[in-house]
Amino acid sequence: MARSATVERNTLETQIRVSINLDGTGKAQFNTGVPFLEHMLDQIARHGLIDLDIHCDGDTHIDDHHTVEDIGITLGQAFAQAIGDKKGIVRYGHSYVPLDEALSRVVIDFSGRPGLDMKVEFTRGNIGRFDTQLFWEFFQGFVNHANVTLHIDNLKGFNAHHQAETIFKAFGRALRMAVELDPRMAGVTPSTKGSL
Ligand SMILES: [Mn+2]
Repeated sequence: MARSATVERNTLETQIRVSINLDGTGKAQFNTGVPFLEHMLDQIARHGLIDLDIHCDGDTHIDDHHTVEDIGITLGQAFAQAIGDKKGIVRYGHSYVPLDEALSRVVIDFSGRPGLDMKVEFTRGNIGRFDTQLFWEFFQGFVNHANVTLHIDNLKGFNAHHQAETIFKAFGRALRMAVELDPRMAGVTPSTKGSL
């Protein structure tokens, strides 16, 4: 059975459609009006081997806040739907990713409980015209709706573009590990509680 989902979310601030396939090859298509976010979403697709198609008409004439936050929310909803009852998945994922001087670590648990611990000190407030504070909005939205525990640490880094890119690459690789189907766990919920 395909582990895919399409979710639409419409508010007065944003109109979003997210399609994902967890068992994809990293095919990505974006039309969000926020180029730097698309560069980051591309890392999730490529390094997570997740097909992603994201379309957003958002109120970017104000700023990118609603668009970035709501894409995080809708992506989280799509993950929750695509992953279903979580039977047979690895559940935990982690990754360290460097990019030149920058190094980040991301650890994820498809725990069923939303929790974000993000320790990142961006060296700049903006990357081009992208506000680095919006990364918190994106990940908080994702965590709340995917129901995952997510720890993000930028361990080193001088260039803010590198800091962001290592975070999203590590996030993609951690996701890939966590949602991977473990044949030895086929049909089994990865928890002694019996449910997640
Ligand atoms: Mn880059």
